[in-house]
Amino acid sequence: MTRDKSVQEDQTQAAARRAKGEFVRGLSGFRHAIGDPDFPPEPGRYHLFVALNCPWCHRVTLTRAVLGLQHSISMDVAFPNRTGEEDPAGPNLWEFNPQRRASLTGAPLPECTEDTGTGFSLRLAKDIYRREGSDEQSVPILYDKIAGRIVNNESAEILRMLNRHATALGSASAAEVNLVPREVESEIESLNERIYVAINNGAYKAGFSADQAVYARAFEAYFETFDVLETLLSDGRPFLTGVQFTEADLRLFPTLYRHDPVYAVRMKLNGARVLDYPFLWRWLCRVYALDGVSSAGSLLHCRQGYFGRSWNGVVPLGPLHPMPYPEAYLHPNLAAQGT
Ligand SMILES: N[C@@H](CCC(=O)N[C@@H](CS)C(=O)NCC(=O)O)C(=O)O
Repeated sequence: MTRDKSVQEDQTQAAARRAKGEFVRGLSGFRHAIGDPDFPPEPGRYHLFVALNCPWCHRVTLTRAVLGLQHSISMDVAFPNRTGEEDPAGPNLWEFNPQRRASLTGAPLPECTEDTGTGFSLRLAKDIYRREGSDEQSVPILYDKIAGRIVNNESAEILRMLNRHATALGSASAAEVNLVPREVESEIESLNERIYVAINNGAYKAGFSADQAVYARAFEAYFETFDVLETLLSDGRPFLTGVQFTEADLRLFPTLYRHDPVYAVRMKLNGARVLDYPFLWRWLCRVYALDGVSSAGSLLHCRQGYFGRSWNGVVPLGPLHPMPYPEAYLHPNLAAQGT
C-alpha cells in the first residue's frame, strides 16, 4: 500500500473540483526529513511553529508530548484567529502575537508567543516561508534553528520523523515509546488512510465545501467511519490496534476532541456527538488522560479560532450539557450505555 492517501489529498482534477465548490487541501512544499545529511537528529536543534486550533498542528504537539520532546524541541504558538482585512500584510495569515486578545475571554491567550525560532522575531508564519522564497503560509512548520531553514511542513511526515529519532532528539521519556510498532504497522497504515480521508480531512470537506452533494458525501463518510471505529472498539480493546496507544489513535484524537464542542456546529457535522458512541467516548477520555495529552491542545484556542473565522465571528458558549468541555473528557461514564 502506498502511504500517500494517508498523508495528503488526491489532487486529481483539483482545480475543477475547487471551481465546483469542493474544498480540496493542497500539497505541502517542504518535505525534507530529520535524518537527511543536512538535518541531523540532535537535541535543541529543531523548533515547531504551530497554532493550537489547527488539528494538523495538534497531532504534532501530541507527538512531541507523548515522546517526551517538550524540552528538546522548542515551540512557538500563533494566535488562533488569522489576521483581519485591516492588516497591512493582508487577511487570513497566522500571526505570532501574544498581545492579541481573544474575543471569548477579552484577554490575551497565555500559550501564544512571538517567533522565538528564527532569530528574526518574524510576525507572520508567511514571513518564515518568504525567507525561503515560498508563498506558502500553513502551520505546522518544523524548523532547523542551526541551519535557519524549514525542514518540513507536512504533519504526517513530521510525526514519523519525531518518532523515528525520538532518542537522538533528546526524548525525556523513561521508557522508549514507539508510536508505530512493527507488529501492527499495516493495521496503522490502513486505519490512518481511512481516518485521514473520512474524518481528519473529511471534516474540512464537510465544513468548507460550498456544494451540497460534496458536503452530503463527506457527512455520510464521516459518520460511517464513526460506526466502523465504534464497532472496532466494542470488543473492549483500549486502543484502535489493541493494548498499545499508537499513531492511529494519535491521528484520530484531534478530530474527535473537536467534534462535540466545535465541528458538530462549525463543520455542519451535527449527525451525532461522540458522546452518543459509548466506546468511542470512552476511548476519547482514555486518550485525554494519557500523560501530556490534555496540555498538548486547547479547546479555548479551537473555539476562538474556528468560530472567530466563521459567519459573524461570535463564539458559541456551549455545550453545557451534560457538562462543559473539555472537563467532560475527564468523565468516561457520561457516555451512552454500551450495547
Ligand atoms: N498538510 C498540512 C496541512 C496543514 C494545514 O492545512 N494547516 C492549516 C491550518 S489548520 C493552514 O495553516 N492552512 C494555511 C492557510 O489556511 O492559510 C499538514 O498536515 O501539515
